[in-house]
Amino acid sequence: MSFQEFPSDESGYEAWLRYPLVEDAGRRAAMASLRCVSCRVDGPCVASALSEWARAMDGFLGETAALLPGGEDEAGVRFAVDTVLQEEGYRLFHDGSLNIVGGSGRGLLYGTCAALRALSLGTDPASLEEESSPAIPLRMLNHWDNPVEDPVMGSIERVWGGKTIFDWTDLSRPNPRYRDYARMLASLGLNGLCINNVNATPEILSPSMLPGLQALAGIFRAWGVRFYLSVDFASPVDLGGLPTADPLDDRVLQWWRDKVAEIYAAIPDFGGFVVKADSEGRPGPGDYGRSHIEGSRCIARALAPFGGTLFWRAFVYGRDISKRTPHERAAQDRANHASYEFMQLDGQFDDNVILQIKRSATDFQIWEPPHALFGKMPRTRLCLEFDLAHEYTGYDVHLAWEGPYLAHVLNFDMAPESGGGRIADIVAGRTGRGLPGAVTAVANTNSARNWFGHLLSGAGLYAHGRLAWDSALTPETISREYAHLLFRKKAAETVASLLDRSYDTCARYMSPYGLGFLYENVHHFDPDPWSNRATAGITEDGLGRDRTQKTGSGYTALFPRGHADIFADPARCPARHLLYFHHLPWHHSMPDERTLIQSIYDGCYAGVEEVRAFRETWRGLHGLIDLERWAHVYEKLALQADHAERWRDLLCRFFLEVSGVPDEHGRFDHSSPSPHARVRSGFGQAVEDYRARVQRMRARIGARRDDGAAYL
Ligand code: GCW
Repeated sequence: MSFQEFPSDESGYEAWLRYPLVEDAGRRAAMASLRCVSCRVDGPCVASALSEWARAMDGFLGETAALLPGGEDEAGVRFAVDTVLQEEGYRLFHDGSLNIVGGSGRGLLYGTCAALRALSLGTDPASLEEESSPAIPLRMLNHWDNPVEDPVMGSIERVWGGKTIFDWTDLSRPNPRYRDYARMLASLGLNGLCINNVNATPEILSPSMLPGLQALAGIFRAWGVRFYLSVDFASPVDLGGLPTADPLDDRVLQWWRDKVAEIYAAIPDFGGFVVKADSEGRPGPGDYGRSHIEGSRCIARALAPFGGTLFWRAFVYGRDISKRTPHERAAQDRANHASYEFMQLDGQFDDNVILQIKRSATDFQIWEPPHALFGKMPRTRLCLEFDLAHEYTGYDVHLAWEGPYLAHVLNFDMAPESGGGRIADIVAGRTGRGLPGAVTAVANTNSARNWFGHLLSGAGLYAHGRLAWDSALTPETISREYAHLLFRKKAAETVASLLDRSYDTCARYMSPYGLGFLYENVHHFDPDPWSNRATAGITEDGLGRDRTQKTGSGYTALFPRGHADIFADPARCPARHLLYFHHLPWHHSMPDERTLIQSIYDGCYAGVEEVRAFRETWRGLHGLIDLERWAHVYEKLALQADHAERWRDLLCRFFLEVSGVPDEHGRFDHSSPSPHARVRSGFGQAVEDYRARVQRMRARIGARRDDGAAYL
């Protein structure tokens, strides 16, 4: 390879919006006419569309030149709005000129981004022909960023990958990253952004925050993204100085009304609030003996006159649900909690309340089955919450592309008999009472130059946005699209196939057969199976959680029949969920006749080998990818291989200790170094700090809690 052919360095900052030089002279000539535009509409999103078009043309054509305004006839590209289309929808077609038509300014922006994506992928402009609109109306991201850095959690909850991208000391300080982030979101059709942690600090609503929020909201507005805030239920007490946050108290109702009016005066298109209440030590209506309906109503009714939406999170557990469940054992399983807490409330929430449900019931464990609650609330607006932050998949060190899992959840059918209840359709409002909901994800964006820490972690955000727009896309299509947008053709297929396999590979050594919670308790990064033995269901005789109705907690029975029967039968239960639904003896015979424990040992070893193979595959891409991005990912894969080894050694040694069953291949034995010491030394202090933090929080709120212990 000659020096000139070696791609020049890139930091990853451009993500999938690179608009690389079109090298083929013929194609470049064909594209030159696309500089000549006609546009008879205006508005902030239209201006953004035009500026993105100009930026892309500069990149494709390798020169900086202004767009040439042209009349309808001579223009190479015509931008237009046609309200016949769905508001956010668009249509692309070529009739001698390229036409980009949106149902509104926002639709036009999305159409522009779609056209630019296609051109980046090498599509001939003359063959562009597409009509598209999103099924799910609200497509969001939730940042778990802390306006005030927490000593243990850092500036983003669980410190999973870096620091917040927002300058919380002065949100209005100009920063080109904000606009570029907004561009990225628009390019995926995402239209909502909640910028702070659901473990919200009351100060987010203090008047001094408002100018900064207003400035930021303005930047995102131009790219079609509405702003939301996470708020603390006890804000009327902690910020407002009231003696109570009781949702039925008139002073509290008035406080929320005033606060909401103050926000809308500054941000007229403000989206609304996200509330995590009565969960993990957070205050909520339960503190005042009130229900989720009463709690949500108090805030929702303040938002309603302005068209605001309240996202009420369903991630609630640890409270006494024994009176509501059919039998005692159900109460002891966190997987059941949210369902028993909320399904009885179906149909009672106000119309501007959306119940935000995590994609899975216990937490974001790797291959947890989709949350059964999605099938239980046909008369409630629902939001599906994903996690892109890699809290449980090795932060920004491990490559674990969630595309296949996101698609699995969206396509999971809650009405398997009729085939009419895909979760994507439920949240889109195509089922039940037809109430439109949302899809969101905990963001993986941080202050790293490449936005994500791990460059390829951007594929997670990319998949979220693309699937939120069109849940029928296959993960393989998305990974290929992403890889082709980031890298040259010769490298793209290899990158895509690494992405495709990476989630399952990570699962092999972090969550074998769906066994969850093998992490240390504070940061969820390192393994510490000892601490969570009970949660993972590890006993001397075997491992996994029995969630069947006959002998276990009964979570299987919350699924519709077709799924329930399959999940409840270890012979038919998908391998990736086996230990999520079943407690099985160490010697349980697997379909290939190995014992369960041997197959776990082998899986952990195979997982590490797969990561090493990823690293070697990446080594083979040297020269096909610019050195900066190549070396960055290579280093990440090398770190991952090391850390995967640590997971393997620790888990295997732990399982050997508990089961007493040696590895058939003698790869480790009782004399292998005990992992206990390795785990405990580094995190003891962090646990103490974390406890202290929860104590501080409780003291501040000064309210009754019955679920604090479960948080630790
Ligand atoms: O997964 C758990 C996390 C908490 C998080 C909580 C939630 C924001 O470990 O850090 O808090 O979920 O989703 O509310």
